[in-house]
Amino acid sequence: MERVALYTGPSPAETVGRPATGPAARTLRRAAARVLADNWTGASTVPSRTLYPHQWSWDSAFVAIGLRHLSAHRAQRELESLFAAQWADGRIPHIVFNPAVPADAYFPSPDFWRSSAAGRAAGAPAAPETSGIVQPPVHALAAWLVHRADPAESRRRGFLARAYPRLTAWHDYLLTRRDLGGGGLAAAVHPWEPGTDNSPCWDAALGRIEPAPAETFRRADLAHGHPHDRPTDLDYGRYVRLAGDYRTAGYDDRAARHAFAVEDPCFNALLAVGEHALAAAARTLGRDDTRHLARAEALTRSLVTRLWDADAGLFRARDLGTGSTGSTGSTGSTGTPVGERAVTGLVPLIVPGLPPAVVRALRRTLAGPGFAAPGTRLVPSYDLTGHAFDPQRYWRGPAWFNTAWLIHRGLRTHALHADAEHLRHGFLAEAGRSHFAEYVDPLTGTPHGARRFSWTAALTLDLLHAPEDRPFPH
Ligand code: 9WN
Repeated sequence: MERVALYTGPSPAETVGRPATGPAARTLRRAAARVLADNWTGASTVPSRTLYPHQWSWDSAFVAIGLRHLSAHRAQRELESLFAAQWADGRIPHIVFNPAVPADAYFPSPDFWRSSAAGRAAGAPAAPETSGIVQPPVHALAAWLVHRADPAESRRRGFLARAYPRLTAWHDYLLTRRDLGGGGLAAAVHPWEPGTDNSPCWDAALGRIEPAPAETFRRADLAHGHPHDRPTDLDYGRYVRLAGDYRTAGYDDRAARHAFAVEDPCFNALLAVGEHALAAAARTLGRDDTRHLARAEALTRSLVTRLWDADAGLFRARDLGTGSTGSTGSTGSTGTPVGERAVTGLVPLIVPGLPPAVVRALRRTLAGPGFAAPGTRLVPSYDLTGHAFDPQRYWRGPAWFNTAWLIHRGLRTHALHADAEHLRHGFLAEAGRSHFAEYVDPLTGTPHGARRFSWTAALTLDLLHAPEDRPFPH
């Protein structure tokens, strides 16, 4: 595949004195930096001091992308503390638990996952305790952007050279153990894995799961989050059942028979972009980039052949059905497309090398009645006209800042700079107005979930540094 220069934003020299020149931008930048300082534990950043008091995988990748503008060193440490919890099979766990935090501060807690014992055969470290599932692979992109922010500091600390083998092992895990459909894409085996927990995309697949009885677990999220904003008790019963069954199988993808297995377009688009980032890293380190370029090309092809829906004008997730196992690398069935339209179907815009007709259709869908949020200019998590749309409840309609950032990056990637600017302005306005909320009502901008949420603050910093107009590739 053709080498692409991954969009990294302007170099530090170009940004000095440039982005934060207006008083409003300076105030926003200071406020965002304060959120990240307050949520920094000394080794990494918690998504929220109240709702999420440990380290989360894709949160940390987004945080590192923003932190690089404040301190490349701290951004490197953010990723390194996650890498230190990587399992021997290559997986990067979705939560790394902080032993100093009380057990009942978050559910499921370390004594639910029991990673060091239950996951030992699959390669879980003896310490720290982690969850046994994963989250979307934003890490290679984050590591590359962090390296680019200060290459001298990266070389001095050997950051990229140490990150590269870990990231390669992580992608190897996803592309081998998790290719449950046998079509070259990684499958998610729990709704927490695509990062969009209670999206209507997972309703049908989750509906097949027998929920764990309510009296067998105790939610901690409702102590800080409003019940109307969060997933339901029924959702939680099913999350608990799936995670418990995976634990019983030793988190071993060769042995586990997954009752829930889906191919998510956002997850796999990030994997493709991550392979481009690894190709760039390999070249910087004087290594061969061929394998990564071939993987990026294969992933892009599989995304389009397996998940693109030309009639709907967006990518759809694929439900692989029950009984998927990693032992053969295939379920024997290609699954069925999920009949819901979600923001995750627009995120593949970040993939360089998409067919131009796909890019044009995604742009139309973004501007159409399903996703053009009148109140915020952000992108709702679910089709505004869809039957399950709820402007308030978690991933069933509200607009999230990380997906807006990804789509902004996609628009830049395909040189759609006017659209990108529009989204960037909406993002910065909502981030400031909502005090860096976790997510907002796409119709009114009303904030929901946690406030002073880390990735909202970090990605604000990044967009304050984004260029007004910059060609791609550069
Ligand atoms: C479960 C931390 C995480 C995000 C996810 C978001 C939410 C957790 C939860 O919070 O999930 O992993 O308890 O709801 O859905 O994307 O990484 O911010």
